[in-house]
Amino acid sequence: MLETKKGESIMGYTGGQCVVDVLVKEGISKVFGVPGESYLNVMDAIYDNDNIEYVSARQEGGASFMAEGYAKASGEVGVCMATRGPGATNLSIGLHTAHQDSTPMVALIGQVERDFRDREAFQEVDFVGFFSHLCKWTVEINKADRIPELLHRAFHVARSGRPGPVLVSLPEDMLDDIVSDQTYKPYYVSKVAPDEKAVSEAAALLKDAKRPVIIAGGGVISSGATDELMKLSEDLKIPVATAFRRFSAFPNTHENYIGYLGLGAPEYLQSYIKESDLVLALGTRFSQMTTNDYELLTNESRLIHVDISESTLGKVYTPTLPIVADVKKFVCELNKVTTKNESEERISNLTSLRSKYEEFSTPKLIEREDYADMNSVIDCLNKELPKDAIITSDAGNFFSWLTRYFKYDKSGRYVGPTSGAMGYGMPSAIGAKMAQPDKVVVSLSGDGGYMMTMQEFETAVRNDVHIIAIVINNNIYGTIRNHQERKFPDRIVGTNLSNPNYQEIATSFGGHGERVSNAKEFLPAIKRALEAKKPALIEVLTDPDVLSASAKQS
Ligand SMILES: Cc1ncc(C[n+]2csc(CCOP(=O)(O)OP(=O)(O)O)c2C)c(N)n1
Ligand SMILES: [Mg+2]
Repeated sequence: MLETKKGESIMGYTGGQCVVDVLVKEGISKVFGVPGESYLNVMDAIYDNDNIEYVSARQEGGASFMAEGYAKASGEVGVCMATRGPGATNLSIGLHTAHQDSTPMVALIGQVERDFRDREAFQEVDFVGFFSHLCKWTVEINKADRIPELLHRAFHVARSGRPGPVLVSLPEDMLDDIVSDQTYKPYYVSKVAPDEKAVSEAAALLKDAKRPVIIAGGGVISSGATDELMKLSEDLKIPVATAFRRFSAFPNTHENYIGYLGLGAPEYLQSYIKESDLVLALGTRFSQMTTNDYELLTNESRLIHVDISESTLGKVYTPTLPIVADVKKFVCELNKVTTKNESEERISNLTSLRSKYEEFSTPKLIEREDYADMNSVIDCLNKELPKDAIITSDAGNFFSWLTRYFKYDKSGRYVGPTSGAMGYGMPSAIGAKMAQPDKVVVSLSGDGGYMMTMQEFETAVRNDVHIIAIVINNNIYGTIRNHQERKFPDRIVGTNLSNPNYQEIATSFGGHGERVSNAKEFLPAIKRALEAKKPALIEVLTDPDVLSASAKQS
C-alpha cells in the first residue's frame, strides 16, 4: 500500500512509482530532463517523493550534459530523462560523451504505447536499436513488474567494469500498470583485484627500467587512486603524464608531473614517452587524442597496461604485461611490493622533465589594449580561483590556453568531454555545482560552443546554481578556421560568426554579467563574479587572428 502526497492510498505501485522507487534505492537525488507526456507517470511519482528532485532543463542536450557533469563531479550515476523521438535524439549528445568518457549514466526515455509500436506511431523510434551503438546497454521494459529487476541492472551495468551510459525505454502505458510490492535492491559493485603474479612481475619490470613513465587516465580518477599513485611515483621516482582531458588524475603542481597528452601535448613529453623503456598505463584506453593519432608508442615499446576492462587491453597497443584490475587496487598492491628507487638517473630525468614542463606551462603575459590576452586570463584564473575549484569546458581553440596553462592542484578537478562536444561546458558546470555545491565551478566555452546550449543559463538562474560561465568570444568557429587556413588557405567558408552582447543576455536571464575587452579588466571581473551570489557570465573578447596557445603573436 502506498500513500501519495494527496493522501490517496494505492494498492501496489504504478510503473512510474516503481521507477522512482528504484532511483531512490540507487541513491539518486537529482534527475535532469525535459518533461514529456510519455513519462508523466514518472514525473508524478517524483512529485510524491521528497528524496528526489526533477531538474528541468531547456533542451535535452543540456540535460544530458548536466547529468554527465553531475556524474563526473560526484562519482555517482548521472540520470537524465527525455520524451520519445524528439527528446531522445536531442539527448543523445550527452550519451555519446558518457560513452567516450566512461561516465556512468542512466537515461530514461518515454516510449509510445506498447500496442502502437511498429506503426510509426507519434514520435516512435526503436530506441534499443538506435542507441545500441552509443550506449553500453539499451533495454525496453515491457512489463511493469520487471522494472525493479531491469532498472537496478541498468544501474549496475552503468557503474561496473568500464562505466558508461545505459538507455532504458519506458512505454507510456506500461508506466500506468500496477505492480505489487517488490524486493529488489541495488547490486554491489565489487572491485576487481589484480593477479598477485602480475603485480610482482610489474614491480620487477619497474625496478629494472631506466627511463620509465606513467600515463594516468580516467581510471585513476574514477577509482580514486591519485594518493596511491603519488606514493608510487615518489617512491620509484617515476614521472607522470596525464591522458587526454584527464588533467586531474595527478596534481599538476606535483614535482613528478611532467605534462598532458592529447591536443597541444608538449613535444618533449611525446618524444620522452616514445623513447622510454617502460610505460605503465593506468586506466586509459589510448584514445586517438591521447596517442596523437596512435603514434605515441612504437612496436618496441614495453608496456604494462592496467585497466578495469579486458576489452581495453590490446585494443590499441599490445601490452608486454596486460593486467585487468581496478586501478586503485592495483597501485595499492604494487606499493606493497616495491622498494624505493632513488637512482641518480631517475632523479635527474625527473628534474629535467619537470623543468621542461614548468617552462612550457608558464604563460608569457602579453600587454595589449585592443583584445584580452588569453595567457593573462588563464594566469589570472590560476591565481584567483580556490585550489579546489572545478573547471569544465567545451571543445574549441580557447581550450588550448586552458590546457597548457591552467594547473590543477590535488583538490582541483577538471570536468570535460574527451568526446570533444561543444556546448558541454556550461550545462556540465550546472551538474557539477549541484553535485559539489560548496565548490567554485567555472566553465570555459567559445562563442560557438556557448551559443549551442546557452539557454541553460536560465536553468542555473531558476535553480539558483552559482556557476561562473566564461565565454571566449573571437567571433569565429576558431578551431575550424584554424584547420581551414592550414588545409585550404584564404578560402573561408562557414566559420565567421556574429554575436549578441553576452553580458546583456546574462543579466536579462537574471544572472550577473561582465564584459572584458582586455586582460586588465579580467581580474576585477572574476572577483565580482566570485562574489555575485548568482550565476555569473564573463564574456572575454579575444583576437580572432591568435588562434591557439602555440600561435606566434606579434
Ligand atoms: C557539437 C559539436 N559540433 C561541432 C564540432 C566541431 N567543432 C569543433 S571546435 C568547433 C569550433 C569551436 O568554436 P568556438 O566555440 O567559438 O571556439 P573557438 O575555436 O573559436 O575558440 C567546431 C565547430 C564539435 N566538436 N562539437
Ligand atoms: Mg570562437
